[in-house]
Amino acid sequence: MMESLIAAASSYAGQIDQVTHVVAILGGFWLLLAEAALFYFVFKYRRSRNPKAEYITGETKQQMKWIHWPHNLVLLCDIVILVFAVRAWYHVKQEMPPIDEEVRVVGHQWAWEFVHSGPDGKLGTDDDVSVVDELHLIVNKTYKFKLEAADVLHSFSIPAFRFKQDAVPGRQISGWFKPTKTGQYDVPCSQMCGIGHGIMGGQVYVHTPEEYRQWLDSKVPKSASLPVKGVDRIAMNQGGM
Ligand SMILES: [Cu+2]
Repeated sequence: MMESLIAAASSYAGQIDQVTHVVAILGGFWLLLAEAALFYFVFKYRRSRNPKAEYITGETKQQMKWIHWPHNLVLLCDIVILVFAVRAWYHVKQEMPPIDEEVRVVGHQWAWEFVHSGPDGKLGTDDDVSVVDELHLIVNKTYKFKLEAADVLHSFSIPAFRFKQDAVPGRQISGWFKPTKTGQYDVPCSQMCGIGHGIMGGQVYVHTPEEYRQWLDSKVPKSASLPVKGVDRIAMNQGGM
């Protein structure tokens, strides 16, 4: 259902969509039932046939069961939603699977800065590749991100990954994602961060290992790109070399 509206391009997108579907189905069922009952009673007890309204206090046992039973059933639905939601939350936010690559993300007023590890495959070294509003990833690699905010609160969001994380000044927040489909996807800022918030939009490019190597070669001078340990390692993991 969700995938027809927006691409699902990460390993946990399906699980997040499942939670959305459960909420939509359970919430939708009670919404339709309540609206159907409302219109039925509006029609049945219309003024022309029932000119004088009856005052019901809802205190008898017979009347109170009309409150208690739907209430209990709604609570049961809440518990079902909670089970799906906690399982997804734990997987996405609490677990850290084995990591292939790291990327540093910094929110600025009003742009995203993405620092890629460069040919040596390590962040924080001289060959890091820093790009504004472009995040370049390799498909089926697990990335750990280190998220910061340079000025005010921002929110790093990749809807196609079903991913969102606030960026907080003074903190470095880590998490992970694993892109599973090549392509180009939006990276909007999802936290009001000033007058330029609406134009603070980056793009994530999910590449094959070969495409990523070409992009990296275009960013790193030839002399610096030899030996390209980081990319070789990635390509070998991928079975590409
Ligand atoms: Cu913003």
